[in-house]
Amino acid sequence: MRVIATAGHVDHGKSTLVRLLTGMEPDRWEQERRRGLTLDLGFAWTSLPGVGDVAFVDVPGHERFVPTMLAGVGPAPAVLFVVSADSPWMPQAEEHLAAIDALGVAHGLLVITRADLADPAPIRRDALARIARTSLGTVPSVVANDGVDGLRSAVADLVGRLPVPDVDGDVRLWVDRSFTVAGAGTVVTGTLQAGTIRPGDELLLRGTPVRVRGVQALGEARSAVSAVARVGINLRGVDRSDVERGDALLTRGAWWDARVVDVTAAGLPRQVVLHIGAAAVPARAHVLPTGSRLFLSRPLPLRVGDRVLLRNPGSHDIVGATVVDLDRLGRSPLFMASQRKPLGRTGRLVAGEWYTDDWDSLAARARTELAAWRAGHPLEVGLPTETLRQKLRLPSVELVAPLLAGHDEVELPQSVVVAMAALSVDFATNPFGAPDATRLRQLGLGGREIAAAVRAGRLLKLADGIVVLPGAPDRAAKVLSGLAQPFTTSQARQALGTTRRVVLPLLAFLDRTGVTKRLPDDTRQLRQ
Ligand SMILES: Nc1nc2c(ncn2[C@@H]2O[C@H](COP(=O)(O)OP(=O)(O)OP(=O)(O)O)[C@@H](O)[C@H]2O)c(=O)[nH]1
Ligand SMILES: [Mg+2]
Repeated sequence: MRVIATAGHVDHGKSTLVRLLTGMEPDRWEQERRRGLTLDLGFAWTSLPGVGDVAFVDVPGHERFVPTMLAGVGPAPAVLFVVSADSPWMPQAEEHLAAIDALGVAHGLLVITRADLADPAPIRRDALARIARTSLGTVPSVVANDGVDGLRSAVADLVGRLPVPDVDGDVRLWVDRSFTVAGAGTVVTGTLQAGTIRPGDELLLRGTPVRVRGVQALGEARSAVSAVARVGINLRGVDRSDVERGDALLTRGAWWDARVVDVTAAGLPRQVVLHIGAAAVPARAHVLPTGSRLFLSRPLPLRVGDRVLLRNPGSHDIVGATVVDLDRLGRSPLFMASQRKPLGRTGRLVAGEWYTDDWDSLAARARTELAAWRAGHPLEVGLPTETLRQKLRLPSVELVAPLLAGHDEVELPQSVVVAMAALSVDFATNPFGAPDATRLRQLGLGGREIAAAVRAGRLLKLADGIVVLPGAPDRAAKVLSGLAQPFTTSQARQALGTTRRVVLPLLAFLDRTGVTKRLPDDTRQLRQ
């Protein structure tokens, strides 16, 4: 699927164009239809020969709704720029074009509407010249009144020119709508710019892990939706009031919130609104020698290189900027090997696939959180690893134990520490290959030693004599989500590359913790 947004002055025929292309009604509200005015984002889709599904985000043209327009165009990779033949170049045409340029949108098509009312040639010339001076560059143009076939083939050509989406990328889905569906709970929608979302995935929303219960695209339930796409995500355990336009659903461990952001734009007014995706956040701007430093009124998941739009709500001035640096909050002290090159970061491997360049401050936070937790739960024993993972917003539970190593009440004997180091090498090659009795004996791990390691949160005991790393069930769930549902024990065993001895207690553990559901025929499925 591809996603294209509309743009252009109020009443120039954007919604009429979307209706013509798709046969669907983009003005969803009764009030919009009564007033003949788009008030909020509209969504419609069609299938085009040779290019497949194309979804349209129809934006309002009225000057009062420019922030809504930005939420629609923000995550879209392409625009249909609409101008009416019976009107000169208008203020919101100018403002929308400035926004498109600021966001760096590189693909577009000029559509002339209402050509039955006036000669389309003058406005076509004027609009093409103005568009050519923006990030859109030289664009093709089409007259809507020349017929829907020409229109559809021009849109198909535009789609054909769009870059290949990064379907393996990190998810940062900017929520542009949220609502409640009877019997299903909260659903959020947005334009997925990169990555893939599947039912069962765990994503982060406002710093809290949330489970994806179902995924919809173009009105149908899907087992996976990859970028670029319009998606509807049904979230488990999320109240309608917990999410709103501008929130983001994030791949865990891949994004960190920033509150202080350095951008390339210079000469900003003191108060601006920063727009990215469907988010709009007021910010104070301070002058820097080479740009500006923005203090956001609420944190946003940003990365160096992000393109942002800065708007002065008073004057309607719009500029684009690139994020060049983020505060420490925005820079995760943890990163994966794949991020070392693009970000030029160096650090040491601490657990699993995770590297760090500031272990000490993380460890200090971990100790503070643990002390606070213990104070509130005097009677509980053992490490609340998952609780701590959430409090510290760690991407993986396997980081908790190393962070607290040496500071927990359970001091591990040196021999066990050495054995654990050897085991972590074993697990690196096969995370689901629990060491057998011979290997445990070889490492000097008897019942007492294993119990100590389990108490310290360094090992997870699945059954007698069967231990894995605490992060193994999480990883297993991820692998199993890639299988056709439901799956058999043997399919799970093969996918996990392990033996029956391990897969049986592992699946039982996943059943117990509510990750999988065992069906009467002994197959299982991930719970949604
Ligand atoms: N004669 C004629 N009228 C048109 C044409 N296209 C749209 N209109 C009319 O122009 C008016 C505005 O059309 P819309 O599609 O609602 O315009 P819009 O750009 O979506 O407006 P906003 O969303 O409010 O910015 C409606 O009355 C349409 O029927 C056309 O090609 N010819
Ligand atoms: Mg409209």
